[in-house]
Amino acid sequence: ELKALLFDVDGTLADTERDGHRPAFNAAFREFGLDWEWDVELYGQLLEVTGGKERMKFYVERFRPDYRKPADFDDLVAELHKAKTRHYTELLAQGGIPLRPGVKRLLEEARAAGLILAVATTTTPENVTALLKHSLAADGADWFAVIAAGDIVPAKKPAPDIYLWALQQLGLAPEQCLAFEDSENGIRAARGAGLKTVVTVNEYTRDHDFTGALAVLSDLGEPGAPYRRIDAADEA
Ligand code: XBP
Ligand code: MG
Repeated sequence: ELKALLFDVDGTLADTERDGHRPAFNAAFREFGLDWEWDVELYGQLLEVTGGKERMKFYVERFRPDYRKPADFDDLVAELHKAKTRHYTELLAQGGIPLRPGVKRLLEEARAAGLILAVATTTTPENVTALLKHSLAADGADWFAVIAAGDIVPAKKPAPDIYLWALQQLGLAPEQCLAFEDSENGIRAARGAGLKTVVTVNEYTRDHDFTGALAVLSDLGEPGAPYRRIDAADEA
């Protein structure tokens, strides 16, 4: 019997990457006097690595062989990430990023039906609570029984750890839950934890490999703007 819905955040609840996280990283780089600038296309490549700190390190390794790392590089990355979180949560506080189509309706209907809601994401906890507060409802964070986020587990998606941690906190088996994801890293994490997974794609993820998905959809749909079933369309 279905007991709980588990949601990824970035790309699934809201399209946060291109116009949210990306400009927040760039603002942090400028603040620290770095000539790093992530455009929309490059950012798509950087999304291969989940987690903001991990993504900055990946950028330096892969794209900036010219950059001379200071001895305290890890500390610099941590400071940059704090600044990035500040810029990002400021943007969210201005109501800067709406939820994706159908998300609020599904959350409301699931609650009304007595389903438990949870979050499993690699993003920083403050980012999740800010999005839920400003884009869902003032008490939006309270709608969720468990918010599994960020560095709470060391191995980020595509590792299943964050989903396993959330399931443990919920005291539920994977068969009792359904996960919602938007990316290949995300579905690998959810499937790795044994979860059935519905995928809603976005601009950055529509060409990803969603092997094992229960369904791949354009979005969750709204009255008058139904979702499209992308996996079925591919096979037809
Ligand atoms: C989301 C991410 C996150 C955000 C940035 O992946 O990769 O890293 O881009 O978050 P998923 P932080 O949707 O698969 O969880 O900067 O707070 O780490
Ligand atoms: Mg995601």
